[in-house]
Amino acid sequence: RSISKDLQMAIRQHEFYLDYQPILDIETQRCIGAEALLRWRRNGEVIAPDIFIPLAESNGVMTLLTDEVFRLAARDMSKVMQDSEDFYLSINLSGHDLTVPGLTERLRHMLEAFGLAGDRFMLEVTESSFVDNEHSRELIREVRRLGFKVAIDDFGTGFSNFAYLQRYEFDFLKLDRLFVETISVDDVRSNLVFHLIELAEKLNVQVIAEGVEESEQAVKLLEKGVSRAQGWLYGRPCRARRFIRDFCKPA
Ligand code: G
Ligand code: G
Ligand code: MN
Ligand code: NA
Repeated sequence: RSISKDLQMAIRQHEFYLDYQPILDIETQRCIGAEALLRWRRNGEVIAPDIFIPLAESNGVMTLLTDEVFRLAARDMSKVMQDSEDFYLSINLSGHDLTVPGLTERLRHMLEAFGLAGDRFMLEVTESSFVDNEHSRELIREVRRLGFKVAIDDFGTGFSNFAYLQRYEFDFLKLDRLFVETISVDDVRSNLVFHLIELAEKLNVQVIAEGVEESEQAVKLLEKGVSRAQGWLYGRPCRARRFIRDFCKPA
């Protein structure tokens, strides 16, 4: 059987699920959102997205898979989003998702079907998969008009030239873990992180730090004006039920 058929079968048989990793306000330690991370449970083994996303992309199944992500997210998290005033869910889009016509329409339908507002979602686009052209610019404008927040994921690892940032209305930059981990070990390299943070500030884009593992990193980030973070210090990705139990306690 083809990979395409296997993936479609896996979607129908509910072999995909989402893990959720908390995103915190560093200062108050309050959970303000979650990143949804897709997993494929196949014959008892869990397959990571780095393996199956490229397969889905090259076999024409990515659109179906992204629609499944939104279905799973809405199923797991609608109640949390409705019960809270500002909790948001961050969804990863692949570079391929941005090139398929009709993404805005699919997102609009998804919001209607689940009765959720666009501002309850953030869309993450990895810097390396991002194609800087007029189509992308218009797409970002359209989804932001629907209320979605848009983040550049893995910021700092994709391009050597940040000029593209000025041409887009991104809401957030997710500072890649590779930079965050230099903060406590290396003064020279951590200077680079702080320059990236200043750059974001000048461009009027907020920063979310990824891969925060030590409280010392959180303290330094907060000093530099970064107020949102995710990482093992706060919580590892986990299933919805556990996430809601551990991170969505009523205030
Ligand atoms: O959680 P993990 O480290 O395995 O995730 C690896 C990468 O897979 C993440 O950086 C993320 O960009 C990507 N990823 C996770 N879930 C999704 C998803 O639902 N859609 C897409 N396109 N990428 C995802
Ligand atoms: O590509 P993206 O940044 O979306 O993927 C995030 C991935 O990073 C997830 O697969 C998650 O498991 C992993 N991750 C999240 N927090 C930490 C952390 O604090 N340390 C490390 N080493 N990995 C992390
Ligand atoms: Mn991400
Ligand atoms: Na990242």
